[in-house]
Amino acid sequence: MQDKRIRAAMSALDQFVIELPSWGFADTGTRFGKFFQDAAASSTDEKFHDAGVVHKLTGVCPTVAVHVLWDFERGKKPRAAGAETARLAKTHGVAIGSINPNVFQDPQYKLGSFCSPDKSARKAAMQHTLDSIALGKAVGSNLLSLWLADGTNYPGQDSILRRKHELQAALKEVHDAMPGRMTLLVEYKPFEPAFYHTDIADWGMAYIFAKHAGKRAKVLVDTGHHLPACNIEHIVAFLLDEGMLGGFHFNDRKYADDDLTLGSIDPYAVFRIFDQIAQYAFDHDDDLGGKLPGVAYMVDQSHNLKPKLEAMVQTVMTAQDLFAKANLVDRKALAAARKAGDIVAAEGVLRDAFELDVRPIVASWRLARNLPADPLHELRQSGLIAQLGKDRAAARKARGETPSASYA
Ligand code: PSV
Ligand code: MN
Repeated sequence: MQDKRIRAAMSALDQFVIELPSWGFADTGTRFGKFFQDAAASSTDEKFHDAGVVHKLTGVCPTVAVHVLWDFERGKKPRAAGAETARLAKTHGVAIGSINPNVFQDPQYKLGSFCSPDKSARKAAMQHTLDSIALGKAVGSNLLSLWLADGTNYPGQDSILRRKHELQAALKEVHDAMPGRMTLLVEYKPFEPAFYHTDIADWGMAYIFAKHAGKRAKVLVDTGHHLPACNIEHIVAFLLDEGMLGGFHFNDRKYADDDLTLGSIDPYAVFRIFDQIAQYAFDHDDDLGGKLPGVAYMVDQSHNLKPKLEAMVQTVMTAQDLFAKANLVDRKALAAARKAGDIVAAEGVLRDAFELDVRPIVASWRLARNLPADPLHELRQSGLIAQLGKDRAAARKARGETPSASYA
């Protein structure tokens, strides 16, 4: 392969960072039960510790996404709560990234948050989100990432358009309350927990809500939040072209929002997403000055069985591999095949890049930065997970906590 293309892929890797979700290190389960891991994190301090380990091993995860109700002390003023959480993050060599308000788990949100027919629930959602902005300011975050569970479960339950209008006005208020450097990311999801209609069900609705909110609102694409067979890379290309792609929540799925590790089911789909971004950068090289478009890459995985730390390193490495492959596509050959209407050759160019073994390229990129060539191997050899399991299980026992699986 030409050195020039390898150098371009290396420079793309230089620009690739991916944010880790604090919640991805904690025990989770399904509604049928939880299978606890001794080494899973059970405090914000432990979540940051684990994120710090992933960053140390991979060098590409300097920030952690936080969920306001799960990672900040409740009842404290934003400045104090923010300072405490930011201090914890720093202790472990990471910083706070996106702020995720939580307007879905409290009982008052039974009928929704910003869309609820209950005015006091709408008011509470707004207050919580404004407090989240204050937290974001306190910790120097540039991203307010909003996912709502709002929707209805039965036809006739509520007025879809009253809800839309209510949400439209609320998102504008949220947008206008943000400091100038902050971006509002609007995440969509077709169903769950709402099973009849969801107020922000797809990218088109997220786009329209973002447009109504203001200039600093963009769409967040969670790869798990699509109906089966949806062409996600098409959505990505559209949003990029419209300047409306704010970021990603990466995970994989087979059926619905399964939150599995990235690329575990369909790595080619992730490659095709990165390919659209690399193509966009190639086409806009003059405007972007050789840089990739500024899109926030974030992991949002929350699976049940793989060891949390290994799963996170595996996802980050898979993301880097697929990103490198997409940046190795021979764009000139692709353009020539397209021009000639040679479909087989055009597809072949993509397949050639996808099938390349990029592991030596990414390993040499790591070695040049004093990182382990194979972070997952390094982690597995280190015995760290077994040690954390012992220490954390003992600490839980000392605190009198005895986790037991609960079944619905
Ligand atoms: C909802 O399914 C979601 O994707 C949102 O991003 C939440 O913030 C996250 O998962 C954690 O529950
Ligand atoms: Mn998400």
